[in-house]
Amino acid sequence: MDTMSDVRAVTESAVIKRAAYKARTVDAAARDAVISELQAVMAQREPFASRVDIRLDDEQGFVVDGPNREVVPLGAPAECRFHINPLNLSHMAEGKLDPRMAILFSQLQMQDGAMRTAVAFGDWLADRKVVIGSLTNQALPTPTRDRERLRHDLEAFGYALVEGALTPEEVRVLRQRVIEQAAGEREAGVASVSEGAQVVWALLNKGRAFHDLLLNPLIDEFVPEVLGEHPILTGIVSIIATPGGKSTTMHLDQSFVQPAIPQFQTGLNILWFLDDVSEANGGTRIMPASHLGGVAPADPSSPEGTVAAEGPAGTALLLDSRVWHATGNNRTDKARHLVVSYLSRAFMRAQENYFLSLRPELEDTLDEKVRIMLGYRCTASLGAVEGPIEGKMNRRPAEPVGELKPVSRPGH
Ligand SMILES: O=C(O)CCC(=O)C(=O)O
Ligand SMILES: [Fe+2]
Repeated sequence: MDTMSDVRAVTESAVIKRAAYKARTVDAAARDAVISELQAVMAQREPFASRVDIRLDDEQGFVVDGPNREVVPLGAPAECRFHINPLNLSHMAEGKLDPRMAILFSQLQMQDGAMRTAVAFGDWLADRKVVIGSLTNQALPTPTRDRERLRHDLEAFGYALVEGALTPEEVRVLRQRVIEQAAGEREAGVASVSEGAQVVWALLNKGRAFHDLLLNPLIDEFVPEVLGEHPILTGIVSIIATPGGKSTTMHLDQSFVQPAIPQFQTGLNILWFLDDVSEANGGTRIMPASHLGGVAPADPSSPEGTVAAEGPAGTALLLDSRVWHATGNNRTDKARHLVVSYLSRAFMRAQENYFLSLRPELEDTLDEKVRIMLGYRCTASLGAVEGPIEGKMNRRPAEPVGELKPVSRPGH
């Protein structure tokens, strides 16, 4: 959920990022340094198949002519165009920034052409050989109560489906509260709605049932053995795949860990099914075994190479935070409701807990730079208040959104 990474959010954040980078205007010397870095890379590699137009800022840029192994001035024809600052371009070349993550968090901002060309360029630049979405030929996970098989599925494929994780009564209560809250938020004009989904954030403010869900024995059964003791809740939200919705952008729930470290899992996401979930109604698209690091999407905007997680209401999907996935496309006429609880390792927080200890009268006196250090800024989808808007400086809400119900009834 981190990563409520629909394309709309990515585009909005691109505007914010662009403004932020104005402060670091690129001069001709910086541009020439980048060009010589690229020329050195090109001399060592097989030619790159396409031509890409790279803008370091609004004025400085060049075209990488892959087939001819040359960097040429702007104006030459190119198959795709994107913005990236010199630091991020260097990080991409050094393999410290995955091009897919760079797109997700607007470090690489697509302007024109196919996303897959930009991704392929980033992989080529880092000399990274990625297998694009290859499916394993073993039997993929299906819902089961067999603990041994669940552990095997999680290790081998990066996900597992727990049959009967919720009782029918738990499903009923959670589902009703989610539906009511989602309708109440739409009516109050505070809903997070995108093309593919409605997300209800910060569920702990919105019903005791969500608190109680965090006490479900499944969490103690599976989380400490992969993340250690006392994990931190990164978020508990509901994701409603709305009828006719498109799939969201493919992502990892630990996308914010850069350079990517496939050897180290930082989180486990548990997706609780409140409806019967299938491929047709937007079952989570998963790239099996992608947690092992060798498999990744060619184009993060496409679900190619994935399978849909399916199971009856009451199933829980355990999802390793290194697995590529997205919300599926709901082709039915009914919404698909999930509650998603994402836990991270205990150390993924600050040492000093200023959210509790900062003297209230100091809050308004802090310099923006200090605010960023304290976590007021939403960065790489983290630190959000009612939904991540990249680059937003959050304030303490006067009144956080609480339990809501629609006031007007349908038809009235
Ligand atoms: O809506 C879904 O199926 C997936 C949601 C997701 O990506 C997440 O919870 O991290
Ligand atoms: Fe996710």
